[in-house]
Amino acid sequence: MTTANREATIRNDWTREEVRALHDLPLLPLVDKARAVHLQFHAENEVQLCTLLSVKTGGCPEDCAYCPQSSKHDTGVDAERMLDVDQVLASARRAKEIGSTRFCMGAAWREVKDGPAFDRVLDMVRGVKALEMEACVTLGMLSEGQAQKLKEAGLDAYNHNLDTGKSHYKSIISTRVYEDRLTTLKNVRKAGITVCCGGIIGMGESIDDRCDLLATLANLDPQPESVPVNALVAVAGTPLEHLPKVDPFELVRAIAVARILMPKSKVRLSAGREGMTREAQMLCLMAGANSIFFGEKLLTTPNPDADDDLALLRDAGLKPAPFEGAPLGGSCGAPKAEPHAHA
Ligand code: SAM
Ligand code: DTB
Ligand code: SF4
Repeated sequence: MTTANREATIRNDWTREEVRALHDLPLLPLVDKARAVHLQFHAENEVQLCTLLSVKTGGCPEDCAYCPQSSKHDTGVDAERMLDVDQVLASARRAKEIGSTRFCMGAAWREVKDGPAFDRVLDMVRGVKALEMEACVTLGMLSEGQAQKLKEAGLDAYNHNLDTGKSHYKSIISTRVYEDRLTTLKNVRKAGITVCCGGIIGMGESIDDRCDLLATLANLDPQPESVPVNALVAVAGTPLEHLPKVDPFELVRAIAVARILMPKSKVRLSAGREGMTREAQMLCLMAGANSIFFGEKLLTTPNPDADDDLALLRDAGLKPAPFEGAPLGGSCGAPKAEPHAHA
């Protein structure tokens, strides 16, 4: 296949019906298709390790039904002071030492407000870049000017999830609308920061809602460089606390479809690995996921032990992906523009 043909495989006009037809394939042919796309565009045995840190926890005014950090839910996650830059950089250094190449900092904000707290985030970004790691933040809604400031600080990626399909969105969040999310994503793009945008499965959505989400993500032009696929972590005290655990096969299907629709993107097997079997996680990696969150904690909830994850990768003959960015000062974070060399 020529490079031109491979480019042609990136489509931004997916319909829900087309996505649904892929989603409903028998599982193994679906995984085969996804694996074939994966091998064209990505190293077959590499998994990027990313570490998360909540730099400002709890007390968020939004009412996202899944989120332990919303002030509207009584989850035992209290509002805390923002971390100091030094504390954050100590965590980033530890993350790098254990093999992470990307450090993602989260704040429980509805939106970014200009001022000392945002200035501190800019310092955190500069500090993480000085460690030669990819820097990602997730801070809620953002203006074009604020995105520009993050870009100037060296930010590689901004995480802002669409979370679910448009029509299911209002059952999950009432304090903002889908369009608000899309506007922030546009502001991030305009500033030249790569987009990390995905969602959550297992929030009571229908399969069509899930397919709507996947189609919306794939139809963003350009497609997000990074697509986190989270399985709901049902936290006590949230309105979704009693929802059943996501069936791993459903997670595999969502990941496989994401891989087929968004061939060049990093697909991240994100929240929800705690308690999942090694075999289920391996199926997710086989279906096209090529990144995991690494380290004992996500933002506020537990993640598998780092040692267990390293053992999983080792036993499967997989290895942590090397840092892809240019040395200090260069831009990094975006997946390689060209398909992988062995394609
Ligand atoms: N406040 C910012 C925002 O909403 O964009 C950033 C932080 S927020 C915690 C980042 C993402 O984490 C959410 O968009 C959601 O997709 C994911 N998330 C939060 N709670 C989760 C849960 N219980 N299970 C799975 N994913 C979750
Ligand atoms: C994403 O999609 N998942 C991560 C990251 N982006 C910021 C967050 C998962 C949070 C899970 C719940 C918690 O630990 O608070
Ligand atoms: Fe949680 Fe972010 Fe929603 Fe706030 S905006 S409740 S931190 S997901």
